[in-house]
Amino acid sequence: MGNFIDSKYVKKICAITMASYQHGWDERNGGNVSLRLTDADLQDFNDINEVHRVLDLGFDAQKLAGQYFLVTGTGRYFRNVIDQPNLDLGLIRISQDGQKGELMWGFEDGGQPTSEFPSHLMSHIARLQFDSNQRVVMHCHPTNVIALSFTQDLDERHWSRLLWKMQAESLVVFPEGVGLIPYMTPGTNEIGEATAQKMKDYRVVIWPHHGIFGVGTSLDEAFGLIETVEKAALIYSQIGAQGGQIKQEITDDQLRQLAKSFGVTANPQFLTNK
Ligand code: 2HA
Ligand code: ZN
Repeated sequence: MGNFIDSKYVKKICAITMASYQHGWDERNGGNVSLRLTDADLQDFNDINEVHRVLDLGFDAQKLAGQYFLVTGTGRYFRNVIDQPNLDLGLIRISQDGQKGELMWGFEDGGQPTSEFPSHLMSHIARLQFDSNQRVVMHCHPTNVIALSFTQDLDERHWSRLLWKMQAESLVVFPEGVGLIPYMTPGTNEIGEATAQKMKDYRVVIWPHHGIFGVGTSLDEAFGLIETVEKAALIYSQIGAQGGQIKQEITDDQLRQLAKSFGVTANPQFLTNK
């Protein structure tokens, strides 16, 4: 038995929020992350046993009833989470009717979950249909990804091909490509629904002029996915800084060979026909 604040879950969220901040992806209160936990994950903690507050979720999350989400707070700074996790993080249990969030731990100075909590929960629901190990949704503001949304057509095939061709690693890490939604107002159920819709086909969804949503089975995996997309976008920016002229590139045949070699299935819609 121990206290939840000393758990590997809190420690890892602290590490990931600090790493994301240090990458420059979370100015001020930018970014949010949620980690799904179950009764079994929490049975060893003696301070997870009562409901401290009940919050309105604003949509029907019944598919997640009884599940717990360790989530960053609205208005909180990723930079600070490591120093005050009991204030900037909360552990929320979804009520049996799916309408409420029950605060079981954290947000000790009155905090509330991120404004993007509905988007997170909707994305968890969408991904759980494909992967019962789905645990993490992460949102942040990676600079080069956002910059691309000004200079490139907002087209999934174009973005996926561009990012795949910036480095050999891209196709291996996101062989399905990246999803894109139109610019929408953040913090609304509408952007959450549009994001979750895309999460049926992709694990990365770009929010033009704003940032990125990435999902995974672990914090490391979701973070690494975002890191790889942002690295590809950074290389594109650097190509621009070197004059912008591309003299040679990874060909579609080489992408096919990559997929074969690493045992992944590249989204066929995003490759040219042989
Ligand atoms: O958490 O990033 O999109 C603040 C945001 C909202
Ligand atoms: Zn944001």
